Amino acid sequence: MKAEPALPLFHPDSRALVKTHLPPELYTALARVKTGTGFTLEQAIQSGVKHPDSSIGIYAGDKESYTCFSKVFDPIIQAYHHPGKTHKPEFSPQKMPCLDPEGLYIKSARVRVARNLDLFPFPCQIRAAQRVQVEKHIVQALEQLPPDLSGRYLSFSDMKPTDLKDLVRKKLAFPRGDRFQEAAGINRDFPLGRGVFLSHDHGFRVWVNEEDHLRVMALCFNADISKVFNRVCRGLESLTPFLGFSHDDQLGFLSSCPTNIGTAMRAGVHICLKKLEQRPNLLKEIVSRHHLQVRGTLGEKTAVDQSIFDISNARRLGISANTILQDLHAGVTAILQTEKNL
Ligand code: CIR
Repeated sequence: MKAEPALPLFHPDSRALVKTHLPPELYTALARVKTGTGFTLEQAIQSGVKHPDSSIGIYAGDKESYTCFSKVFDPIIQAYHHPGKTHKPEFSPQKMPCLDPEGLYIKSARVRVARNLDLFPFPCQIRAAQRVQVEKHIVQALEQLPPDLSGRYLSFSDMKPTDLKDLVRKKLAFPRGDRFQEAAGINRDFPLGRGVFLSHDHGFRVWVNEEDHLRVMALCFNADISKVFNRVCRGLESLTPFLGFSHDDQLGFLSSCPTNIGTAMRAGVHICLKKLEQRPNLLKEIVSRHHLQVRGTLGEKTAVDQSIFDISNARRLGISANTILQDLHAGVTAILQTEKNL
């Protein structure tokens, strides 16, 4: 008989949600369970075990991870999303007044959603040949985009490393994932099977095989958040019939990281707040009142540079994409009013 898998040793200082919600008895009960693609709990928690500064510390290797290991994922989802309700699917084009018509504060606006194909393992668990197949399916579907979203696909597999480095420097491509993704196995075989789709105007983009099979996004260098939202909405409408996205009625769209499930959407702006930078508690208060979050200039776990804050939705599950956009609009309106009054 095979020996019991060793209990995971979380660092004593770790405050990762996985450490709180995975007591030794539960680990022992689930240690031998495998999903249909062969993914185990031991694999799922590698990032949390290796990195004591993880905030969550767990990734799903496939859609079944959410059911096979629901005793771990569900309380983490509950703690992170406080859902109480199930996924709300409304996602339709919106028209909203411009937040900063003179362009004095808002430098850019961005909406991104994560999606995974239902029939393939997610990036932690997928093998090289399947990843290339996923890429092929996505590239075919991208050929059907409407004219204003159409563009070209740049495969990293075919690219010279120096060209890829150059695109990453220009922020047109994504680099190898961070240490959390590395520990989770997401960077395996990088850059094979990865690539970016760029619309002709570069305002609509799809990352292929990064943390999720697809990251569909739109961005602009002004405050037009409804325009970027509507482009993502139309892009997804065009891709959905060709790609079966992994989805659950309760949890919404399933992503590698449980923080992204539900709408799997992040809608945000880069905003220059010289006055509010001096009043961090006031900024925090407005942001949390509108269900938003503040990140550093370059995203998660980065510092604020030249007073530019990344402000985006904190909620992704239990509210619709449309509500996320309304929260962002109302929250940024309140932030701008306060900044102007200070
Ligand atoms: C962590 O557990 O800290 C990393 N896997 C990153 C989690 C990403 N998302 C988040 O905190 N919103």
